Parts: sequence; C-alpha cells; structure tokens
Amino acid sequence: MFGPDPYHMIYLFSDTPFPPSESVIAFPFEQTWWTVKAYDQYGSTIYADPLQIYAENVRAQIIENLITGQRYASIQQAINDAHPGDEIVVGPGACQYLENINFKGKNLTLRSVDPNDPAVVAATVIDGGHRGSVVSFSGGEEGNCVLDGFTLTGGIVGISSRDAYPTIRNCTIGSAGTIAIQFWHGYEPTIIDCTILGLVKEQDDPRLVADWRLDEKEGIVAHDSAKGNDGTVQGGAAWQPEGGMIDGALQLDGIDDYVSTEFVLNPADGAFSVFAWLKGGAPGQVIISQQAGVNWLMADPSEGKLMTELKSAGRTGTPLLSQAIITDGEWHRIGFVSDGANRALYVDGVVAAQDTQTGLKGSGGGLYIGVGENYAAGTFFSGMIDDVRIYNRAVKP
Ligand SMILES: [Ca+2]
Ligand SMILES: [Ca+2]
Repeated sequence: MFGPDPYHMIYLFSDTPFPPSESVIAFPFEQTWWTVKAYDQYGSTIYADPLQIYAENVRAQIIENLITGQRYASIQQAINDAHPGDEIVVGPGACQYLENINFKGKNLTLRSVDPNDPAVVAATVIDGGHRGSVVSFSGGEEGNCVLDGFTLTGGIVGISSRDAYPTIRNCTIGSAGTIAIQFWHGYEPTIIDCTILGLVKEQDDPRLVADWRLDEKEGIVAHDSAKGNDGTVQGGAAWQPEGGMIDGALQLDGIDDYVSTEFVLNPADGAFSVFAWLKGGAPGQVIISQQAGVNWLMADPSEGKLMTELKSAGRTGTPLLSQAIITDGEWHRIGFVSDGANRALYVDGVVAAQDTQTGLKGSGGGLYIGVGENYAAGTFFSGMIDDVRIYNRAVKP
C-alpha cells in the first residue's frame, strides 16, 4: 500500500494471495509512503510501520520487451514469452540480476539500455550464483541471436553455447570458475568487443569422429585426438611443429607424401562434414580422398578452385565446383558439409558453393590425406595441411 503520508495509505498495489508480478516504476504521490498489510489464513492481519520512499534511493529494475511493450520481473520470463526477432531491454539493476539465463533457441536481442556505454555495461550485471552457466545458448541460436552490453559474473561458467553460434557484443564475461566461455566443436560464438575474464574452452563433441591435429614433431604416426583412428605418414612427409595454422602441421612434397587412415565413415550414411586447413598446393591436387571412393576435397585441375567429387550415387550425380581458388599460397580453411540432402563447400568460413544432391555415393574405405583416391601423379599435394576434422553431422564452420 502507498500513501501521501503515514496515516493515509490509500493506494493498494496488490491484494492477491501471490506476490505481485508487476513492478512499481513510478511513485503515485509527490511524497510517497509505503507499508505492508498481510493476512494469514486465520484472518489475522499484520502491519508494518509506514516508511517514506526517497526517489534517490530507488532505481526500478526494468525488463521490457520493446516489441510488445510488456514488462517483466525476470529476464528469463521475458525470454520465455518472447518471439524470434523481439528485442528485450534490461535497465541497470538496483542490484544484480540473480538469474541463470537460457535463450532456448530463440533468435532475439537481449541488451542493456546502452551497450556502448561502459558505465551502463558495468551496472547491468547478471549473476549466475553458484550453479550452471550465467547465460546458456542451448541449440539453434544463430548470428541474429544477440547478447549485448552486460556484465556476467558468478556461475560455473559465464557463457555456455551448444549447437549455437550467437553474437555476443560489448559484454564483460566472467564466472566464479576458471572458464568464461565454453562451446562445443564447430560452434564458436561470434565475440565482438568483449572483455573475457577467464578461459575460452572448446568442449569435446561426440559427433567429432576424427581430428588429426598434425602437431607431431617426429615419427610416422598422425594421432587422431577424437577417436584414436591414427593415420600413417607415408613418403617421408615433414612435420612442421612451428609452422602450422594451429600449432604444428604436415609438409607434403607433391611427389609421394601422404597420410593413410583406416575407415572413418561412409558418405552414404547421411549427414557429415569434413574440414581442413591448407597452404600451398596446385591445380588438380587432392587434400582428402577415400579409398575405393572419391576425392572429398581437392583443387580443380585447371585453376585450383575448391571442388568435391562427393556426389549422388544416381545418374544425376555431378561434382561440385566453387569459384574460390585455394592454391594461392595462403592458409585457407576448406570444408565440405552434407546434411543428407544438401551439400556445400566452405572456404574460410563462407559458403563457396552449394546445391541439392541426395544419397551420396558410398565407400567403406579408409582415407588418404594429401593424395587422390587413385594415387594419380598430379594428385599428390605440395604444401602444408593442418587440423583435419570429420564430423558425423552437418556443421556450420
Ligand atoms: Ca617424399
Ligand atoms: Ca596442427
């Protein structure tokens, strides 16, 4: 109850058996007093002494969906009610927002009042307490899912992103533990102008079925850090422990060097993805191929554009050629992704070619890294290859 003086409490805010869900964000009188009157189940009533409210002591917490105009008592409640594309604005808290937030796959914007003002960011704090992550992206959030202008603290981790690649801007990201951000292989969130107070950790992904990091210093074994499907280095290819894109890499001579592996997966079995870094090479050379199969990733024979021979088993099957030249001597991350019906080639995180081609032709053979499936002379790769990864699902790089 509110009133203009302690003896006239005339404005009733709520008399429900439940706590009021609305916030009082404007005082009803020039000088406002407030008190509490509570009933119990036996009809007894309790009064608290009225207190005067001083405006300078009160900063209302405002959580508002700008699209619907609806205000909320918690950030999570606002997200739960929101639709994709909505914009939720959170005012600087009188104290911290004690919540663990989950975007629940919704592509919406959650921002502070002024994400570009460091003072606002410092005053808009979400504290995850002693459990979980402060903010979770649990799957399906894309680049237009935006977290903008918050300070995250508490929680076991600051941000957890699984099967999502949201945009996180102007945030100070910390946690009560050592990890500020954790994400799962292949789904790295876009971090812009953030202060990260802790580790950024890539977690294991059970659908990563092979990962040859090529960080060895000697020997003929290329270790697979995902499933232990180690490869064998042939032809005397040279380890480059300092020369890779991610730590070390393998230098191939274009004559007889390559890596062979046991069977990893059959392209006919459905969605899968393959990625690798390369530097160098020449038109017609192959980065990855499959024994008794086709060339998965190669430079086209005339200009060195990324292409794949992974194609439908039927008569309509055709190779897929991009316009992206990969043999220009720079490091490039190349990839092929099939979701079972659509195939796409990626160069440096961007789609370079895509089409629809169902039912890829299968093979139960092992893989070659750095030579074509038929050992043809012009298919041996001359350059460096690094971090070859295979997933048994469609990954967006
Ligand atoms: Ca050699
Ligand atoms: Ca490496």
